[in-house]
Amino acid sequence: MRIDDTPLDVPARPGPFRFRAAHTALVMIDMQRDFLEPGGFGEALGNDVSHLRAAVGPARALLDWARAGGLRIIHTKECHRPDLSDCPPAKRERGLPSLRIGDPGPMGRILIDGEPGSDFIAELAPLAGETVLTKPGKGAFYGTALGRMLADWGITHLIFAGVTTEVCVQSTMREANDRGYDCLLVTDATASYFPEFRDATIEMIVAQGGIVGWAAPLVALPALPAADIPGA
Ligand code: C5J
Repeated sequence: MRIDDTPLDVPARPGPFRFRAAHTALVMIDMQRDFLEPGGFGEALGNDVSHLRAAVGPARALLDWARAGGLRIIHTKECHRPDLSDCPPAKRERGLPSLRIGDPGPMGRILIDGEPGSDFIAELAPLAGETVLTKPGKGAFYGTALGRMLADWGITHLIFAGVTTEVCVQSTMREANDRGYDCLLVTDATASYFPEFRDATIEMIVAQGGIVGWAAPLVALPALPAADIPGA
């Protein structure tokens, strides 16, 4: 597939975000049933999962935009091995959830890879050829091959969406920023159980001249030249 290499600008905060589609990946963070649907990990922690629904439509539109332009797409999944060998006891024992990681729940074992709850919501299911990255932590670089993958693909810029803004999205953006990637957060394609935390996170990211990265709504993204897909 040939992907356009001309520089494109997004009117963003704190200033224009310049990227080339050929060197940019979309990272869709943790759009899993365990976080977005009743009966999963998010609800077991006492959260009102309905707060996350607002991000689903924009996240789907963002995926469609990235697919049409031929961007690399990575869907992350926070989940653990069935034997919990990659789940630190401190994570499992934290708080007073109604169900802990690994416990049986209405969508299978909570936050366990391969269980229905750990899967993506239907609207945001990955397509063939897109990368699914399972991760044991909040940041997507910790304990995964993400850094190696991005280096192999020649990626320099990352566009972020998903849930939750102040936990896994922000953790991954900070990890990426420290590794030298230019990062853009699509503000309406991310959500938190605490809407004020989403808003505060966006401010933290763009403050001090973009200390963590850039932020812009979906509507600010430029039309991408269609990727040249052989045989399409
Ligand atoms: C949380 C996440 N909130 N994906 N995970 O525990 O943000």
